[in-house]
Amino acid sequence: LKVNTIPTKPIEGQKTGTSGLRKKVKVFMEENYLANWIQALFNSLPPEDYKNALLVLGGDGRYFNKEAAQLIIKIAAGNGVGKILVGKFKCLGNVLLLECGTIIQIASIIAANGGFIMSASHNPGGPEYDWGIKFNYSSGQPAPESITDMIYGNTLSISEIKLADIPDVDLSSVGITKYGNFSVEIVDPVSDYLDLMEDVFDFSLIRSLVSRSDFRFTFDAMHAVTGAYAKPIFVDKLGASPDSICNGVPLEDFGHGHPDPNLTYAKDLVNIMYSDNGPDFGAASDGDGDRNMILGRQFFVTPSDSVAIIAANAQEAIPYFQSGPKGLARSMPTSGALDRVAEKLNLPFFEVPTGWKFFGNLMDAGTLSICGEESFGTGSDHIREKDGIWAVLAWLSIIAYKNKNKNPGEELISISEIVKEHWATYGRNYFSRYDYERYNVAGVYSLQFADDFTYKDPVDGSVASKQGVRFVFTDGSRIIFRLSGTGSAGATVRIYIEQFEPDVSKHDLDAQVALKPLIDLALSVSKLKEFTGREKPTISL
Ligand code: VG1
Ligand code: CO
Repeated sequence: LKVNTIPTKPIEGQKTGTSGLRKKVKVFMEENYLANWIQALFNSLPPEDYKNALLVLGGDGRYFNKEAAQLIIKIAAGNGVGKILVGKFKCLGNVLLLECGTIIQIASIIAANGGFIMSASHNPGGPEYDWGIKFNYSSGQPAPESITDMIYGNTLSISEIKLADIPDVDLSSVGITKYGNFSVEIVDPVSDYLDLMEDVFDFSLIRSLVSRSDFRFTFDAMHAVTGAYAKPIFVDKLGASPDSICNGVPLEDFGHGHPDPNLTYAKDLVNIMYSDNGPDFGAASDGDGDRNMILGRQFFVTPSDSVAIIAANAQEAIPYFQSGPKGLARSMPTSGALDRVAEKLNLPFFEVPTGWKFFGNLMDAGTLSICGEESFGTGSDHIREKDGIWAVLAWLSIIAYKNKNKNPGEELISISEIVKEHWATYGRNYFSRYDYERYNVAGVYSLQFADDFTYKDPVDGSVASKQGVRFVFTDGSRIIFRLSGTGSAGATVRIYIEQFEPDVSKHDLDAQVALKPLIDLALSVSKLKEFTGREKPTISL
């Protein structure tokens, strides 16, 4: 294998955020921008982690993935990687699309040494928008800060790139190509993922619900990667009707959409679910398929409630958890609904900083099974990333389990009933988040404590500080301020607001109404309106 050494210079600003490096596509297209970062990554890894090793490469099909994939393969080969496993690209008209999202899911199955995900997740795609890359480590978990800090350090001192002299690889058909000691294998990620899901869930139980004529299911793939998974799983395996999948064709620019499954951006789905006589169940997921939104008929399940309800019902409804979850965890700003489940089920419980990378160690240590974030991320230790399709299957399992004795024609227990029953048992944690974006281009509460959240990993002792400013009140209410770490330009301040309500007669308020006094307080103490020049948040969830 011939390797060319290309001279290069350090580039400023290649610091990894909450989840990978994200910038405008145009920035990534600047000379050596991506190549520098990939080479800096190899310069940061111990040789035994990549020399002759197996790495995985996947992505969400967004614009620039094809070019990036070829470059990553050549630099990997140039640095002595043994083999790269790539999720198949599929031909659609003239464009090649990558079919797999979190192909890293495969990494955990086949014991790879690590993998790349080419995605800016929920950020919009296309020539004018965002691109991104994440590196996940051997058990599939997002690289820890010790590694990402080292990569950043190396981007500031890099002087050469090692590029293998091999032709572009055909990524559209399954098979192995060898180049000396290096090989590239193209795989179908959907079939491996489906096998894993069939091990985790009882598909015949789910099918008994989804194929009923009195249960109507809708899934919105938002023209992102789960479009490739939706038909094989929901239609072919579980018996949903083919027209239950909307926006199911993955597109390089997500059909000009913003592939973020929330009430603001998943408008098509929200309109369907809030129409008269809408479906019983609706779900959507993001660009790379790791986020999820769950809706009932005219009912929104907050992600903080969703993870709590999955945790509370997992043992009964999901075979993978038949001996009970080992432990539960949430990110710091996520509401305390999950804490109450952990307490009642007497399970180990962890509060970690925002971002999925902190859950992996706890999972590897065998103390964590189910976890989630308020930002529409839910998952378990079946892999080391959040998993949108998994969350949809988890909810379908719970609904199916609760309705398994219902005869045709008998009214089904709905999502809103399941959620309200959960509140009645555990109490309700009202929750809301306000984002104040700044672009370079365009009651009486008594304070219990205030701090800047610091997390000490109980497994390896590493410390993550400055993870968000918390105001915690004596009744458990919280106001949290955090800077987003996933933007590609400018800055975003997030405010998270939570208030606990044990009284069942007060569970039916709109969250914005219930939280108004706390929101007003948050705005006045922070002077955010003055600092950002914004009268209202850019997004409120
Ligand atoms: C946001 C969310 C965080 C999530 C991260 C990555 O980060 O708040 O909970 O883990 O996105 O999700 P931040 O730093 O902007 O608040 V994804 O689907 O973009 O990988
Ligand atoms: Co994502």
